[in-house]
Amino acid sequence: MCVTCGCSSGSNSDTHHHGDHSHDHSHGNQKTIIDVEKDVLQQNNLLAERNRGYFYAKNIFALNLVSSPGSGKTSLLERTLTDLKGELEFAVIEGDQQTSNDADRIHATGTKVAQINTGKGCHLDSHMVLHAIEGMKLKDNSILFIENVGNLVCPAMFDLGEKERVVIISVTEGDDKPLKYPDMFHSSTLCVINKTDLLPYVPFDIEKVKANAKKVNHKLEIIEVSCTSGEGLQDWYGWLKSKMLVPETV
Ligand SMILES: Nc1nc2c(ncn2[C@@H]2O[C@H](COP(=O)(O)OP(=O)(O)O)[C@@H](O)[C@H]2O)c(=O)[nH]1
Ligand SMILES: [Mg+2]
Repeated sequence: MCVTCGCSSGSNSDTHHHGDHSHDHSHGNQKTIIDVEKDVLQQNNLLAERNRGYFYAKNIFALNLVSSPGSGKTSLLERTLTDLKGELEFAVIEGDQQTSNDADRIHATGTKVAQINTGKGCHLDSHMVLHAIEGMKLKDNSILFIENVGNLVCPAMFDLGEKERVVIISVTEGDDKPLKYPDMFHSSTLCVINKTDLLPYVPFDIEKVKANAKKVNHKLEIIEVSCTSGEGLQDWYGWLKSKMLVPETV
C-alpha cells in the first residue's frame, strides 16, 4: 500500500511503469511514514517539472481533468473534441484503473489518444504521463487533455506538469463536495459543474455549491454546462481559447 494515498503501487499498468512508486513499506512509526510520503511526492514533483518544461518548449497547453467517477470528464472531452475539431489541435491521455473504454470513445472522435491503466492505483502520476507523452509525438501549439482516474482525493496531491487543473462536479453528487474534498477544489483553477439538464430532478443547490467552492478557493472560476444538452459549452470553449492565447510560462 502506498503511504501517500493508500493505493497499491503494484499496478498492472500496460502502458507505463509504476516503478517510481518504490518506497519503504514499513509502517513502524510516524517518522517513517512522513519521510516516505515526502520522498514519493518529491520524486513526482521533479518529473512533473520535466513534463512542464517539455510542454513549455512545445507550447502545449496541458490540462489535468479531475472528478469523481461518472461526473462527465469523457463526455466533456467528446463534445469538445468534436465541436472544436479543425479549430484547435488536440491530444488526450486517458487514465483509468482498467479498460480502454474511454480511450475508445476519444479515438472515435478522431483524436490522438494514449491509455494509461493504473491497475489498483487510484491516480495518475508524473512518471506515467512522461512515459505516455514519450510515445505520442505531440504537436507544437496544441492542447493536451489528461483525464485522471475518477477520484476526488489522491489526484489532488500529484502534479502531472499540467498548466491548469480542472475539477468537474455533476449536479447528482451533492453540493457539499467542495467542503468534503477541499484539496481538490483548492488546487484547481476551474470548476465545471456538469449535468445541469438534471437540475429540475435533483436537490442540488447550484448557488450553494458555488459558495462552498469559493470558500475553499476564492479564485476558482466556475462554469455550468450540460454535456447532454450542450448548454454552457460555449463558456467552456471560450475559457479554453482564452487560455490558449496566453503564452505558456514556466
Ligand atoms: N444527464 C446527463 N448525463 C451526462 C452528462 N454528461 C455525462 N453524462 C452521463 O454520465 C455518465 C458518465 O459520463 P462519463 O463522461 O463517462 O464520466 P467520467 O467517468 O467522468 O468520464 C454517462 O452515462 C454520460 O452519458 C450530462 O450533461 N447530463
Ligand atoms: Mg471517463
